[in-house]
Amino acid sequence: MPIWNAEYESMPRQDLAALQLRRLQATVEWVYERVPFYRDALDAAGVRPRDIRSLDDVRRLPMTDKAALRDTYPYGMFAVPLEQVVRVHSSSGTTGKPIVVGYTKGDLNTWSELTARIASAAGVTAADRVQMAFLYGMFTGGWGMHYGIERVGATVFPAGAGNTERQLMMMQDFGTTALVCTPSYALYIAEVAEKAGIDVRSLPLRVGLFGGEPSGEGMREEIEKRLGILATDNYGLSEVMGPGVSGECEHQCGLHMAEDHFLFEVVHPETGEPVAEGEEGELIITTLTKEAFPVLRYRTHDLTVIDTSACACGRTAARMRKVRARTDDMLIIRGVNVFPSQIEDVLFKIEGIQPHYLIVIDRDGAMDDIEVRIEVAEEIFSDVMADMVAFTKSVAERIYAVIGLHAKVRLVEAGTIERTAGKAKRVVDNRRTD
Ligand code: DLL
Repeated sequence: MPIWNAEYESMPRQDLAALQLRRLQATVEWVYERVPFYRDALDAAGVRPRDIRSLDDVRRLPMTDKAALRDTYPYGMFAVPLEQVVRVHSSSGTTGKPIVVGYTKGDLNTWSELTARIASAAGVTAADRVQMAFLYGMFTGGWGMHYGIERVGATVFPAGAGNTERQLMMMQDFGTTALVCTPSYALYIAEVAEKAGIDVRSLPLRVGLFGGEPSGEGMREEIEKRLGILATDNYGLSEVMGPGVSGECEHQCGLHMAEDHFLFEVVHPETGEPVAEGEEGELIITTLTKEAFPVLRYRTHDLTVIDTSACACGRTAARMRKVRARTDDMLIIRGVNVFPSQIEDVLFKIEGIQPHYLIVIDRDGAMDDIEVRIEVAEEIFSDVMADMVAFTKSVAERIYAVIGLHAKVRLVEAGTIERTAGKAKRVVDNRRTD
């Protein structure tokens, strides 16, 4: 399959490192001159832009956390005057003020280039008809992907998220060949189609570009089976740009990272020290070409592993493993660390369970209780009570085998767990006071 920008995506890794160093030096200088927050942080760390002589020197730079971006709300981290900012987006925070990010014309150009790469890596070409079912608005997903797909030359249908019946109508009437949305919304579209008696597998739809939230291999298989498509994953975050940071090629073996525009590190989440090659840790990103909103060593809180081995597609850009968990979505239940993705992986392997679940944590006195609510297919609901009890028990045992905790398993009727057109909510933690 053709590579959108082979010059950069397949650059010899040595040349890439030289390019990264030049760009890193320019970025450090850029923020030192223009953003008081970074100047102060660099002064406090005793580092001057000229001290950056090798890529390893990135470790001398202070890390940036979400708190810094909040404290400087709304424009304090901008490195250019607002006159030069042509677009503003904000992140989807659940509490408090959002993180506000800005783009110059040059940044928008880079962004389109990087989302064009994502689309192209998934196999989208000018011949495709692409249905955008991401939210348009302050969320970076909609507009970010939109311009990249236009740049590839495909025909875009900017449907936006939601109104699933209309999505299906468009899919049938317009001959949509590619779908862009969150993986959970893709599954919901499949479900609504099945209920309406529409066989999406017989439609021209052939590929999906999914991102914005974690999804495991079980979820991918389910989407591929039910929609009859190739499902690709792509990753990004507002603070460094939005979608376009990394994305899978047709081989689905990790997400190729835009290393010519970002410098990636993987560190131990507690010590901040680099992990050994091939080990999991927190992804830290430094932007290398951003003008309006550059970030130095941004702590993403996303856990992944970087793989620099060659990929069959010919891209030399390293790949990051699918992000399944964030350091801050780890639940501590009765002292045991649990990631929601561990439970999801168990559920997706069990026949008869629908891919919709909710984990509810409560505190009963001093004890934490974990309940996993799962939807089950009609045929599982049996007249014989004993069968149901045995089924529930077997699910609880399989969860226990993975997380080492006894979870209460509650079977709920199909369709009762909330569906969203955006990012799915998988956990309700009633112990939290915020
Ligand atoms: O979700 C940007 C985006 C939009 C990426 C559309 C891809 C497609 P935020 O709203 O700032 O930005 O959320 C960023 O979402 O730190 C991850 O925790 C999570 N995330 C995003 N994409 C993936 C993915 C957009 N493919 C946060 N897999 C990130 C797992 C993801 N997690």
